[in-house]
Amino acid sequence: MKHPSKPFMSVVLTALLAPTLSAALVVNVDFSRDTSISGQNPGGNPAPTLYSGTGPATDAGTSWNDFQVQLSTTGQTVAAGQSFSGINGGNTLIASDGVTDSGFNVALTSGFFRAFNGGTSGGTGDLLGDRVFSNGNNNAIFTLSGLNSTKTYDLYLIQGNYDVTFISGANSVVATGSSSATFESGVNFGLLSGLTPDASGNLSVTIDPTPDNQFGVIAGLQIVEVPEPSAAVLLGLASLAGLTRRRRS
Ligand SMILES: [Ca+2]
Ligand SMILES: [Ca+2]
Repeated sequence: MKHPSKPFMSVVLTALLAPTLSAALVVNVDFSRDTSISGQNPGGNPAPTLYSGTGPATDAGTSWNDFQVQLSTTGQTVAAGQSFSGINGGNTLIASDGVTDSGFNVALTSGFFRAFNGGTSGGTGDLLGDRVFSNGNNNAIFTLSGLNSTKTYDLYLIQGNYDVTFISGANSVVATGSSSATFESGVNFGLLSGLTPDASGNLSVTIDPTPDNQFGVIAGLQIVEVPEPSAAVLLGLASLAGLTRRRRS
């Protein structure tokens, strides 16, 4: 009885698995403040700079969606429900490859107060330095829509130097805050893994200002649609079994 050689099987398995494991869809969002609207006071808020680089998620894509949060001309506050698509002509979020339209949208559902632009420090400062936030120890909630209800998602919740808790359903993570220029899990970003959207493809995240009890801050977001290796792997193993049988005959 002749078995396929180990190198041969290894090559086959690699060929079968590689396309599946590298197929994660990643969507990046850089939050900042729109200073172009008449009536807003841009004092201390320079024009935002869109980040262009990799985030904490494992991904080669460097394209980020530019969510310039609009403030009301009176009071300069964030209107509940403001969404990326709503202020960008109905366009949904583009994937990190800069080409693929994800069909996703992100809405500032409730609790957000204002947005702020830091100076242009370059590098990750272009992502961390501009942000949207709640105040007065209030929770803020944002909602993702257009997700696939049969898939799971990992969310990289990037904030900066505030101490907040991110919550989605039964999952929560604390990001203790840092002005570090490098990404540190549990410090300047928090990761919520394996989240499942509802049947309509919606997924909400609460930003709780605890433990700082001040501002509920988010500066950026990475949405990773987790590939489903199980079905493809089973198919691959079935193919391999067939191949093995053919070689034996
Ligand atoms: Ca930015
Ligand atoms: Ca930002």
